[in-house]
Amino acid sequence: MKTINQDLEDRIARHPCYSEDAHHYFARMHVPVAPACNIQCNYCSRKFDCANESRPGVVSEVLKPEEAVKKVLVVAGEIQQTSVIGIAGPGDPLANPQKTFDTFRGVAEQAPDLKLCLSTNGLRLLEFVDTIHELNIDHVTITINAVNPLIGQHVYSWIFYEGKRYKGLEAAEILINNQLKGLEALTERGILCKVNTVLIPGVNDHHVEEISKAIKERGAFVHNIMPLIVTPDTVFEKNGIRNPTAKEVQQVQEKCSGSLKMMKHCRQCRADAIGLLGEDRSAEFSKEKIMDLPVHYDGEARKQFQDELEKKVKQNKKKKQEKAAKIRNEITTSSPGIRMAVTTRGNARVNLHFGHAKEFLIFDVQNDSINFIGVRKVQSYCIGKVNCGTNKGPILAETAEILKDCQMLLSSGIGETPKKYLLDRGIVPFVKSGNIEELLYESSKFYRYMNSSEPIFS
Ligand code: CLF
Ligand code: SF4
Repeated sequence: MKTINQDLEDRIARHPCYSEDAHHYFARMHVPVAPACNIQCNYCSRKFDCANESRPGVVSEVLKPEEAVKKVLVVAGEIQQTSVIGIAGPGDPLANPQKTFDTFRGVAEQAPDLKLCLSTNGLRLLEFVDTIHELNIDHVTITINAVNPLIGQHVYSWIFYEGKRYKGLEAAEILINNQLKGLEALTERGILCKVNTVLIPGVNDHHVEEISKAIKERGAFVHNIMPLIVTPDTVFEKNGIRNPTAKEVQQVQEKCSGSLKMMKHCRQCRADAIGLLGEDRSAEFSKEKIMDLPVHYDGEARKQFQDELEKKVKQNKKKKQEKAAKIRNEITTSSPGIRMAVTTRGNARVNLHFGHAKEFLIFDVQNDSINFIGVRKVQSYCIGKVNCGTNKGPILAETAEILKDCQMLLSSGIGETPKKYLLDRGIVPFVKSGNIEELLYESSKFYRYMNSSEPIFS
């Protein structure tokens, strides 16, 4: 008989957001069927996708439910790693319940192997808990930025609820009450809930621990603390609110990690995102293209492919644990930790050239442990052949600033100019392709060999 832990492991084994291990191999697909929203967050410009799960500045092409189902069948046939279908906007899915649930119903009928995932601001969650349960939507994200209305009133301008607009403290009270009760009702039904919190300096940064405790008490599975990305034409932009630094995000995550499992690999992806979390293949499947593309969805072939993939994830995890145990036995003295930046295009491999990286995975390696710190977004150094001659110095300077606390860069390739630039700033490039974990150990040994034994990160 399976233990509760095994059962949970199986439920998240193919979900790239709920399982850090799975995110290297399994892909999610968002279908943008929900344009309207029923609240106004002070960090959101409604010209763009819902900022609760998206990087600001992105506009998704809205689909009708039948178009979305066709798109799911096409993509699931083409990208067999696709294991989850999410609805996360471009507005709030539960402000568009008919469109959202018609889409989920269509997917469940025609592609039953796909997991269904919903992301909402939670205002109308209580109304739809039973529908969510009946449709077997096993993963729900609620964005909760405050559990105290006195703080919440500074995050939201208004809400529109049961035919009436509310503002200020009253709006925050209704929203928070519905979010927390909705979370409780979902977890009582055994649905796995993730809570997103946007970290807003000077507004809720001192309050996130309290949020973490409150959602843990109500059964949340994981907490995703995301940095605010200030967008033009928003209240926060006008009020001079700034983005938190990577260090501030990390510090808040560390404070909360005693309370609840932390998600650190979120990519704040768009409402029409397709592919592995670090990649975006949405342009290959635009509405215009999708209607002409044939459907190659084959449930049996997909099952075989994904069973193999899951086996691979589990084997890698086991190997990782065995390796850590072996190193633990061999170690007699504690060695200093090293912070590393890694470039990857997925499959848990270092397989991406520095110049093409739009993000770096950050790890701390110390003795037997590899600790994943998070993801840092950058502008890629290679800006295409046409622009290749332009001055890329500012891009390099910005990347070096973002990686300034790292001692090493692990990449499958790097040009001479960036290599020298990073070396001059104390970041040692280690160029090799292969499994991330293995190369982290290998390169850290190399680094220790080359350097003194002074602790190098704090
Ligand atoms: Fe999409 Fe969200 Fe489901 Fe994932 S995303 S609805 S839980 S399938 Fe994932 Fe994207 Fe972060 Fe969201 S990386 S923004 S957490
Ligand atoms: Fe924008 Fe999403 Fe907030 Fe609605 S819930 S205002 S779409 S960030």
